[in-house]
Amino acid sequence: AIGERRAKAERMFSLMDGFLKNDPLTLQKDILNHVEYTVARSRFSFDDFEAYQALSHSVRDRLIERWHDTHVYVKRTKPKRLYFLSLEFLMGRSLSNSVINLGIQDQYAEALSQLGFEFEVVAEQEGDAALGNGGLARLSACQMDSLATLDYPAWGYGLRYEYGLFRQIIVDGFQHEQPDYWLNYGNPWEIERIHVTYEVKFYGTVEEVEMNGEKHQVWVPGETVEAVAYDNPIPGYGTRNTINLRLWAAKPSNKFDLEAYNTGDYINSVVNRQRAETISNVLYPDDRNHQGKELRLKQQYFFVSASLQDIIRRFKEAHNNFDELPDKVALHLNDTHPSLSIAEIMRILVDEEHLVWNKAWDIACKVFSFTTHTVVAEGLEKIPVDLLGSLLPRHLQILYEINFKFMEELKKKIGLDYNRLSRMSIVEEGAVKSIRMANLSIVGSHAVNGVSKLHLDTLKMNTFKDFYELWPEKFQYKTNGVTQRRWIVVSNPSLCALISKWLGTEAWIRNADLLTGLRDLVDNTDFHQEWKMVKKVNKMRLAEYIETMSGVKVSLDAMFDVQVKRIHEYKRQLLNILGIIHRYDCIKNMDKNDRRKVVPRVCIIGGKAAPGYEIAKKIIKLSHAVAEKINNDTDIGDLLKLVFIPDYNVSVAELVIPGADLSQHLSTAGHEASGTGSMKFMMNGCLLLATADGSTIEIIEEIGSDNLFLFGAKVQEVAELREKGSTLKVPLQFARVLRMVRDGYFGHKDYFESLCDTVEIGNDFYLLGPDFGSYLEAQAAADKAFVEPEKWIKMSILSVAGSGRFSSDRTIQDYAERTWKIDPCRCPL
Ligand code: 7GP
Repeated sequence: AIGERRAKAERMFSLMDGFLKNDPLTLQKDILNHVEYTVARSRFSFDDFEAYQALSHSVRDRLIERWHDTHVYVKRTKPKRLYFLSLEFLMGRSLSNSVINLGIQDQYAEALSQLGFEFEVVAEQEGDAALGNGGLARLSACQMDSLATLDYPAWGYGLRYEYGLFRQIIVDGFQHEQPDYWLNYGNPWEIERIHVTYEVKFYGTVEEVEMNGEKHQVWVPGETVEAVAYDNPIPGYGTRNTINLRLWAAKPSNKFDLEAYNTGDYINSVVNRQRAETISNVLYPDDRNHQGKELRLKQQYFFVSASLQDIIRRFKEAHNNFDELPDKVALHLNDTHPSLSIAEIMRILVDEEHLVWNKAWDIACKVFSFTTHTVVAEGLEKIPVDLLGSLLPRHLQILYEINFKFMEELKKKIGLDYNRLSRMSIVEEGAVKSIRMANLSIVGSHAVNGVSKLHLDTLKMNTFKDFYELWPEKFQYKTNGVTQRRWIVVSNPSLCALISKWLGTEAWIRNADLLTGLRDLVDNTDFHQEWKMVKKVNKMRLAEYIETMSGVKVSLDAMFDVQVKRIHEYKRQLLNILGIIHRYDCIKNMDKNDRRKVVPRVCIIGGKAAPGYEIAKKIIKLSHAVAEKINNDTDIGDLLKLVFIPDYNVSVAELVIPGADLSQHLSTAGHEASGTGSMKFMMNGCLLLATADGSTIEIIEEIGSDNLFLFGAKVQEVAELREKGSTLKVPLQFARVLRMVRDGYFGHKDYFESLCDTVEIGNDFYLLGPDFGSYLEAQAAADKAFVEPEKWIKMSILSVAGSGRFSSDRTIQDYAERTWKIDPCRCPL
């Protein structure tokens, strides 16, 4: 029988001609085959979009090969695996990133060009996968790239939303939201796994049953939904390893509701079943506020339950003792969104696997680690007990039990300090009794991470002070990073080529520390010349885009000054706009002579506001109102322009960031946990104008305060300033520009009133007034540096040279070694 099987295997093997080949001719044939057999168009006539479809399927085939090999290899090797649980992944486009990581970009470009297509044009056809809101979600995407590149045996788990983050369209300067039904044109980057499904239960009751003389709690659910896996291969760079991002979609369960069918209400019962799909329908578009929505809780549990069933199944395939779980599995909670995992793993271990509670809890605490992405306690998730108890009755019991045991242990350590006990309790007793997800995550994890050094300090001193004092060893920080593959290699090919040429190697693409080698070139004038050209090319690209999007023609000699990120009061886009008004006002009042000295600026603002965030929406409108005034003022001409770039997303960022000269990061000190945008800009040779907040402090350590424009109150000063309240002093210029808005200089007087109120003395929580003077000084310093091109270029080179520390490779390696305790598992070639 063995001989027969082997013969059959050999026959099968000879049918396949080894791995797919990657020479341009093979790729050409391959693309044409996909045009004809996958896209079902004629190979003699297809357009750019069809070329994109065929091309991406050809790339997908190659991804699948490596993804399979990686999977088989890891399965055989049985290393400890990391499971990265995140409700959001902001992947953007996949085509360019994939061919670059696979190392076959040139071959594809040649193949396409022989077919009469241009790679860049075809790549533009792809839409963004926007299954996330902002920083947290893009960080997950960067980290997946690093996990694959560094050969870690890791899986990502998330939700396959049918509607990604809304598209922002601007009508009359107001933001409108349009649904992003991104799957309309198909998604070649995913593999539907119709056989990888799990049942996820909701509602119902808990019954106590006796089994072998022991009491067990059994959850009798009231509703069952099916989770179907969609796998997204994530290729590493310079390695065969291709890891998996598994996203779950909700489908009606195949369990029939016999009752309904028997009573003959066929149509209605089908319609009801279909409602299951709503669970994974839409991403919540708010990055801070999800309190108390049932659908949101359902999403969280749906994702947690399916992922854990999958993970436990895989573990049990290879191991038969749960004591081994912490040696084989690391579960990472990306913020509190997946923190129901802690209750769910207890339910599985205790109710289903019949482990005793203490043993199960010991295992759980060794398996979980947690990263928080916010600063303020008010931003932390809470779930009303009533809601949780009705949707997940057994989990509520488990949470109470976890909390009871935690409180008992705590009393032994700190005594009956009721204030502190109640602050640390997982259950908040208040008007609305709630579960504090952050407290749960801290109690159930062996490591709690901040995302920058300053962030950890804030957590230790304020947000999680009580917990820090209890478990100082749990608290750590891993400063965020971004992947240089996407943020230089994909998005800035000219800079990529320049760096490789002058460093004489491409090794920095896998080891960003090598970028420090650029420091040796800081005085090299030939290098300067080429550096300048690269920026110019990127500015041209951006200028073209601006003209198409907004009709505004901008001068390439102007300083491109950019602020792109989610719109939030703490990020202070309003400070930027008020600064622009001040600049406009100054220019208006200058004579001809002085005007000659003005450094021309193109101010670029972009970002989405959460649909229900009124003040943020007013900031968007104000930026349009001011732009309209300035851009149509012929007296100003090219000295100042303001453009709002609509629908800021990953692929817009890929265009904007390389073209920027200056980028602004204006958060009130102590409010930005880390900030990752600044890292992408510095990697692209753009200078930063920033407050001493989040990871900027560490950026300064790396490049020195001479190489960026720092301003504003420091964290320690912020508290003092706030205490002054209405006795605060603010500069006259601030009062003046605010008055201009109030008086209707930009129209919409009434509409902007409440916005102006938020920064009036006594009300100015984010301290725009007190920081305004120092902000203007930093802006003046930037102007001054810009007119000394040599100086500017040096600062720019030193920024890139110092950006290696902010590669997500460094972050991931740190997590792997210190928190997850996982080793690389490199699939042989
Ligand atoms: C963001 C933080 O605001 C940002 O400072 C940080 O760089 C980023 O996470 C990555 O760590 N937070 C979010 O995007 C977010 O949704 C709510 O926070 C939990």
